[in-house]
Amino acid sequence: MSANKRIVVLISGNGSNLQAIIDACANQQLPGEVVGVLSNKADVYGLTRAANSNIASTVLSHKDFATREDYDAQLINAIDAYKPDLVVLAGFMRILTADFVQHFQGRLLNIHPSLLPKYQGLNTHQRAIDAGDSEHGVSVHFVTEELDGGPVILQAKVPVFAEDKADDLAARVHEQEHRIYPLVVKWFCEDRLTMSDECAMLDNQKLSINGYAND
Ligand code: NHR
Ligand code: GAR
Repeated sequence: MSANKRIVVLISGNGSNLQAIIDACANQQLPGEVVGVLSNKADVYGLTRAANSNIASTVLSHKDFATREDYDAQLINAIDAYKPDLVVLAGFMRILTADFVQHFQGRLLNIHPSLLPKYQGLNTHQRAIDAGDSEHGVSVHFVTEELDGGPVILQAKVPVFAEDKADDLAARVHEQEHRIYPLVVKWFCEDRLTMSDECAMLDNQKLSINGYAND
């Protein structure tokens, strides 16, 4: 057995996905360890979660930098200090530059609250309601330069009900996020998941456009 993978998680808020991954590591459901948490905001609950689990954290505010390039260069340094095998975006709300994405290419994951390629960007729950969609969901994907455009690894679907408000739908999607993100992180830590030519590969098989189980 190879050693545990070193995982760094980037957050901007509550960190419930961070918690799901911390718990999966602590319960030995996956061969990894969260060795560091990075937030672009101070005073977010995700940082308290890290402290409660004795995980080191770094706050790097984008407001202290003149340009995105300057910010991302410092972010790369702060992340590399933790020597990660895997970098996980979990509610991280800053768009990342091409240089950043290239630096972590193939070991950078995001969870996005829509059934990609639908609803890239922000306010996904309200947009699904406004469109009258009967189903909505969440996608885990490798991050590439194209915002929310990298290859999908796994999705989960939820129903949309007539009386739903964005918060109801968000809560339903969150439950699924906490199931699928640790599972995808597990695949990565087991060396089963890779990115090759902008395709996600599981056990050396190309995943389809919607990820596993959606052929
Ligand atoms: N960066 C790249 N290059 N590619 C992706 O796929 C990325 C990324 C950075 C973040 C997460 C993403 C999401 O899942 C993500 C994927 C923030 C914004 C945004 O517009 C959009 C998408 C995502 C995250 N951010 C504003 C900005 O100017 C700030 C918004 C705020 O601070 O509230 O960076 O949805
Ligand atoms: C999650 O729903 C995630 O999908 C979404 O933010 C939430 C973070 O929750 N991500 C984005 O919207 C990225 N733009 P959490 O902080 O409790 O994990």
